[in-house]
Amino acid sequence: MDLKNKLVTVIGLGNSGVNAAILAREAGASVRGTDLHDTPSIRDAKKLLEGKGINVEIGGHTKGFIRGSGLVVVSPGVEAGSPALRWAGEFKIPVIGEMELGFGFCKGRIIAITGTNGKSTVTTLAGEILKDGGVDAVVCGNIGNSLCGEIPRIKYNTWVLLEVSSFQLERIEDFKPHIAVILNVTDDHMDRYRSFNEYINEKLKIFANQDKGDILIVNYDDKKLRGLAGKAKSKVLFFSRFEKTLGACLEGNQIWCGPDGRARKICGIDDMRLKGLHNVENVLACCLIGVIAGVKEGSIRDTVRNFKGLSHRFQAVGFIDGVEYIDDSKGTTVDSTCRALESCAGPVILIAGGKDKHSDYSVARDIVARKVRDLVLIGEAKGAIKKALEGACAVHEVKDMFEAVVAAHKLAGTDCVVLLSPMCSSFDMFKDYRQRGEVFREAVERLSKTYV
Ligand code: UMA
Ligand code: ADP
Repeated sequence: MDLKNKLVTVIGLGNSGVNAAILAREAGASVRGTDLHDTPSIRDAKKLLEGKGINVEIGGHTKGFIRGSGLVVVSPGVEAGSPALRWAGEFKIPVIGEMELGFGFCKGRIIAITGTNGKSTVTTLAGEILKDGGVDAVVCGNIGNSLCGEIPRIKYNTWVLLEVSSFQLERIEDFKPHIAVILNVTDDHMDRYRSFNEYINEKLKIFANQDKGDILIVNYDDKKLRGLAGKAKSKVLFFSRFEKTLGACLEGNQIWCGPDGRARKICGIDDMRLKGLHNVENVLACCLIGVIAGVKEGSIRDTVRNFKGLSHRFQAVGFIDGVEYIDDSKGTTVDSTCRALESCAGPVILIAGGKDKHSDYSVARDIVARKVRDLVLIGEAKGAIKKALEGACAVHEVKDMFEAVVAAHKLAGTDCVVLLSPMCSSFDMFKDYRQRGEVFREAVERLSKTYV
């Protein structure tokens, strides 16, 4: 991508925007950055960028700042309705996303991983498998560190494990990963998309530019995805918990991979520290990625054995009176909560609620009726969840996380599991899902001290 002497304007100055602005500046562009808000972290970003000769406006976008740009680069969190994007359209300025900009400068081979759930787990574990196997690998993307920021570390022989969101795929043009992985697609972000179809179509763009030298890996057990094989120009491989497919599958308790038709035994489900059937799917995908990247079977097995999983994803954080407390704060979709419930032995006291993404909570009705004894609700989505699940179990509404944990403890007796798996994002009450998980863990700790 040639940006020399071009005027590039970056919209949104979070992690993506800041790194995009710096990359464009270092590529010889004249760069401007604009952000709607004026917070301490955005003021820090302004200072950093101005130190690099980048002109910055914060606390609002202005038309004059967009006018005259040769290219606009947009952060994934900025929605199509943003005035800044409307003006770019009026002035007929080409608009690309941060990931597309990074792709234009990326020398390495990209393994792009998307899906409604499991992206961070798979991106991280696959990254560990490659690194432990002696392969030069960089992990980045929606997981927290944007592709643009990692460009200086990426060489020709680097494999880039790139977590990709639907937001990032909205504004791609040439983005073409060598390997694209789609883990699953279920309802999410219905506050940003008009329909499930619109959301799924964004996800499917991940392989739109692939050709026959590339590979598409798809979850065979997700019926919506299985039929994709016919649409891809790339070689299609599957992973499946139930069927013998070309790719990765289970035979009894053993994971086998054979992307080239030669089956290799990798490891057993018993080797996994990760719990839950959804994690078997994740590990199947990771083993397949490892084999394609040339990592030896024994090395993959060792990495799977050592991988403890990421915080706030179905992680036990305490025991009180024999009751286990599980933090699944990253369970921000209805499907992830259903998977967490499937993975719980015994009756569950479920703590849910948060910022409403307009999801269809009634999808969880069957499993809630089977597994949940009491549902404790917090946050903005309380009413919507109650309406969808009333009658499936007892429902209690509380004010905050501490009250939720106290209520769950009272309801749990000695035979339950207490699970925080909100089905919602956290932004109504917390900075992010991490803070929500920490507040849950602290509440469990506080309570456990009163009971020793
Ligand atoms: N802003 C504007 N104008 C607007 C709207 C927003 O200037 O009209 C500004 C905001 O004031 C803010 C900035 O844009 O300063 C935020 O942009 P951003 O949300 O894209 O923030 P980043 O820090 O760049 O984070 C993004 C991803 N965020 C989103 O997609 C919402 C991060 O994913 C990602 O880790 C990061 O890039 C790394 O590249 C987070 C996420 O929630 C974790 N992702 C969603 C998810 O996983 O469900 C998709
Ligand atoms: P993402 O990055 O896509 O949000 P994470 O790995 O962070 O995915 O996990 C988010 C939530 O989804 C957690 O609650 C986790 O337990 C659950 N989860 C992980 N993998 C899967 C999967 N393959 N299918 C459904 N849910 C999953």
